[in-house]
Amino acid sequence: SFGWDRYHSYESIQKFIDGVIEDHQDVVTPFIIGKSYEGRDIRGIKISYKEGNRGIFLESNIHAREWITSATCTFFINELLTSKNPEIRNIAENVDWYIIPVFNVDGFVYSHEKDRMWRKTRQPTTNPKCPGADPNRNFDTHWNNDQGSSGNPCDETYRGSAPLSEPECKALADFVRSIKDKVGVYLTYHSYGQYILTAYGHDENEFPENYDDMLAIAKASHDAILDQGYGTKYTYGSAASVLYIATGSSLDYAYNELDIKMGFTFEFRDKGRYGFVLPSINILPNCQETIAAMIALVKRSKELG
Ligand code: 0X9
Ligand code: ZN
Repeated sequence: SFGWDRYHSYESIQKFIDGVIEDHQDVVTPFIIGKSYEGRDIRGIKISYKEGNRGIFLESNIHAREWITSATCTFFINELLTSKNPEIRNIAENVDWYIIPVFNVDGFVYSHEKDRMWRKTRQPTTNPKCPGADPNRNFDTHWNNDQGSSGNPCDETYRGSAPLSEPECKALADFVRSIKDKVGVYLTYHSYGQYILTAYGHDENEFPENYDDMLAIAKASHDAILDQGYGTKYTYGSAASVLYIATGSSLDYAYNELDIKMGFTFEFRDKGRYGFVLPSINILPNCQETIAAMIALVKRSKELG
């Protein structure tokens, strides 16, 4: 059966999603944003307990090898639907959640079956030896910027042949645009490094006008993670100022182009000892920390309006 003691294959996660839809028909609405290059459905679920909630969008596993992100995301879905903890019930029932547990489906399958360290999509490029673009450099914001992405198909941060050249990214952009008026916060799960990042990614000296509010929310999440008692320390701040310059990211796209003026990239455990190949013993602690971070994030963002 599905559990959080190990990492799961693409098929196993699909069955988990099927089960969630089947078991919680009253509150779960499945959606498909489109198809990947290799023809897989990119699936998500909406969790809504009542009318009138504001929405939070969450995308995970945009990078194929970051398995901890979908492991944590599926745990989060399960908690929203089954936990009796009042703080979790509160964020489950008073927010409309739009969640895509595995976004880069082709890359995820490839990282399970062929190359554990695969990051990108799987669409061919001009170089037959180097398929795939970095989906987190392919969005239509500050695209074609050599400081924050690469024009070389063989690089890990290849931005693709054009903005939204990757069918996955085009599907995500169209989907989020279609719900943007209902979405107050955009979240994206990555690993690794233990960061909570805000816009902007394109310039380390430029900050969003509501940066102070986003920092306050990031700090609240950081504090909640620390309170879990595992000694896991996150760093928070704008993506470019605390990590590095990255252009064409989904987070900046949501902020700049879709006008979703609140968003966070979570970079989960660890700090580099195991990196992307995080031992499965970390899954449950990472899940607990993330739940705490989500509770704090919702609470603090409501306080700030
Ligand atoms: O480089 C990335 O895309 C992210 N780091 S990762 O190691 N998971 O690949 C960081 C992206 C941060 N930038 C923005 N969110 N703008
Ligand atoms: Zn990533």
